[in-house]
Amino acid sequence: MSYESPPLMESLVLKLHEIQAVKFGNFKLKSGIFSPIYIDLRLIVSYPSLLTEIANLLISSVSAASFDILCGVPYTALPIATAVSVANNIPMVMRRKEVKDYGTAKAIEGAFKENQTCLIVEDLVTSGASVLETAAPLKAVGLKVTDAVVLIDREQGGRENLEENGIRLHSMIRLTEMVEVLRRNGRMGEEKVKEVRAFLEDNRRVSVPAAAAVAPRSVGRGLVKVSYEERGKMAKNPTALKLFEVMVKKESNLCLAADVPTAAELLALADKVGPDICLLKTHVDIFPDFTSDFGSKLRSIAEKHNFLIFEDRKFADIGNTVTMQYESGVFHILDWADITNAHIISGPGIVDALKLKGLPRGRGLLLLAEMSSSGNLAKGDYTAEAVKIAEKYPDFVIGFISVNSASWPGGPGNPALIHATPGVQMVTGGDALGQQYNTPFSVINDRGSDIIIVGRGIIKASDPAEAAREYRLEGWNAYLARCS
Ligand code: 5BU
Repeated sequence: MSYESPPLMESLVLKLHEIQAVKFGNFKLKSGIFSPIYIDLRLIVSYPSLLTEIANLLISSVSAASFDILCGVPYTALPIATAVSVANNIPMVMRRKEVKDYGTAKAIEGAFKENQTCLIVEDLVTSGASVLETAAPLKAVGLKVTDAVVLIDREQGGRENLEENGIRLHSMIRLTEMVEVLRRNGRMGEEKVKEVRAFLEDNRRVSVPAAAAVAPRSVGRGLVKVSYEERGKMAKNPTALKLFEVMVKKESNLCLAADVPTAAELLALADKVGPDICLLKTHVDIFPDFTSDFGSKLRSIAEKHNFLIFEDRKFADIGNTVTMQYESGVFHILDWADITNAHIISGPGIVDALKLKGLPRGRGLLLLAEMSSSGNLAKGDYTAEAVKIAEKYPDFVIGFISVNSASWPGGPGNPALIHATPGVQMVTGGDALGQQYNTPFSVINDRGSDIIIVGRGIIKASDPAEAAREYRLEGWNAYLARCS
């Protein structure tokens, strides 16, 4: 930790006050607490000389030898990081807050090499949540994050929270010092000073919202901590056992949603990302070039790379109909898909029917307990019913499509059952048609799932194999954190 000489710091604080970046009132912070003081550093983009001064001060606090590149926390710290980068000729990368589903779909933009060290630049730290949110995708692309520089430390636990996640915080100005400077220079009355000091005293440790944390500290209540290996031994279905075994062997809880336009592209993609996935999910009815040898071709790629195949068919009809849809038609799903899934809208007869065909072949079924799309109706009693039905068919139902199983009554429940979650990208957000995304860490470590299902986050990336590797590492690290 290092602090700049008091006169420089004092003049900076006064300048911030002059441009009205320091506000008094009752403000809700990102962490949810209300504060009598708010510092709005977004204003500094309109004062270039002040921005330069801040950038110089920040960089003077860390040794240039300890990092290779910079990354500002979006959005306020982006101009600060840019100013540091330009003035000192240090390369920068940018983290996207929302990953687009077109273009390169990257969470981190810019040129960098694996194992380079990235210094995070931030304007203000309260709990440290924003720094952790930026550190996660940086780490996921193979960068090291050990230090963060911040202009203002609100002294509300950010330093400690970051330290627990392996990040050293270098702050220029502490909020108590700032208040003291403003008081000394007659910019704050005694009453206000008392109020702010009392507030800081009462809020010394603001916790990080669970989704932002990157360490086991965030492990919640409804989480299964038993290892995949142990859970495989509890499974009563051969496909479930195999899936757990593949996950352990490949250190992967990544399922690729291979929604590419043609069967030919799917087979090529499967071969590329095969080493990093435990499961490949298909929507076979989207392929204009489907041929009857598709299944055997995909199965031989699956054998080569040791992954399982999941046809996301979402059966929903009465039992008699689904037996035919599963076994025959054009697609013969039963012949090549290790796993398929079903809605429970038509009642448990659908499970009896699929089991009739699937169990003799050793296949497994996932029930749709929840969905990822906004406004979907799979919740509450419906979800509870899916759990009850699953428990009645332990030899065939291997688990659920779920989104929030850690918050179900009783949590994810029986550890033999697998939870797989769609709607996953490196940053939260959604698409224009209702899809909603959570991060791999949040899905595994907050929401209690076992498998991340990633589609466009991988297939739209400029290098899908590299993106798959990044998602695999993110998902696996989240699992390790959950179990520890
Ligand atoms: P995406 O590109 O990562 O958004 O793809 C998600 C995939 O998961 C896609 O194949 C969907 O059909 C599938 N999916 C989903 O997004 N949400 C759900 O609730 C279920 C499946 Br069930």
